[in-house]
Amino acid sequence: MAANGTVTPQQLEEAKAKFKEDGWAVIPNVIDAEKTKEVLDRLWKAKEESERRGDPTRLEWLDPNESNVRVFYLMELDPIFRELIQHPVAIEMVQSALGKNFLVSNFTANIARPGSKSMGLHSDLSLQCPDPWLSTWGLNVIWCLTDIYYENGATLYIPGSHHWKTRADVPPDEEAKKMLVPFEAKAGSIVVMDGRLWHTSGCNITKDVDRALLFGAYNAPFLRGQVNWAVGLSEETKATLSPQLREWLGVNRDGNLGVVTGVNDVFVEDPNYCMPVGNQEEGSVLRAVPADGSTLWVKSGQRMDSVTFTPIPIPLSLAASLQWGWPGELARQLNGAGRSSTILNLNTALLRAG
Ligand SMILES: O=C(O)CCC(=O)C(=O)O
Ligand SMILES: [Fe+2]
Repeated sequence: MAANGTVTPQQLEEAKAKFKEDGWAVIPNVIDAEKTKEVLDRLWKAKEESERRGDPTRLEWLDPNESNVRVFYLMELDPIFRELIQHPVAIEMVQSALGKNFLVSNFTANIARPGSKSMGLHSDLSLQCPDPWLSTWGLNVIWCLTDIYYENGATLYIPGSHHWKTRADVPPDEEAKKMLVPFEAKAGSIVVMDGRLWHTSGCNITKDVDRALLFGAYNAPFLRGQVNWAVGLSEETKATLSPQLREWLGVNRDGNLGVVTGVNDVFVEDPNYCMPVGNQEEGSVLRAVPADGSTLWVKSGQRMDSVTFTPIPIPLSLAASLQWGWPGELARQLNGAGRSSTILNLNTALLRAG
């Protein structure tokens, strides 16, 4: 198998920041030229295999003419796609946007051949859940198997449209279409696109240049994905999946259990960070957001001495900011809920944890 490309930690951090700000980011060289060619060759073979199995590679309602080749169920058709869907760079971007828990919603290809035209304008989140679309909740990792640019039908997107929260924010079609601009990227890149970003496929106006893209779609674990992998993958394919990939595909028995964390008293945010800290008063759950961006959930409502406290590793920066920043910084971090009894208990807990 050909080597992966090169992505530096700094590129990744820049991409995460850009994605957060603009709702998209391009990361070049995620796979090298040889690997990109191999994936493209296997995509064409997967197209043949899909048709052989009776899964059409054109949907009349989706694309305006016959110049688009759509390959669905990629992961069933070739293991190379099961490898790509869990590529470390993709997963790092996905988890940075959605958190540790997420599900794979879909993985398909769209080859826009010369003469192909745009599909309907949409955001992928709008296909999956009703408005309001309040947060990222879903994203696409778009694998470029060819260079993509305006003339060969690059995906067109509307800058800033990831801020549109309801259908009422979306301008009428004619107006919206004037706002579209193409993604531009080299073969071997990924384009990471917020599920809220409105977009469509471009028109391929070249004479003889294909545009081949794979769309890996991921969503927050409380949303139902586009494909039910328990049925969409054969037993034979499921038997090849790692425990981790089974979880990401949602083919384990548990469905939607324990995926909404941090806002209830049943499922905590992150076992590494959760501390049941007693409070003298009955009350709500307090949230501290330390400088490192992680979230610390502090459960109140129980007396300190009645709680079994399990020592846990706390990053030095977090412990320091909580202990030595007191009272000003800690009070701010507790979102204004820094009553002295709470702060005292939190400090005690941290000292015991340390
Ligand atoms: O092919 C493209 O450029 C866009 C495809 C797309 O947005 C989709 O299938 O949801
Ligand atoms: Fe889309």
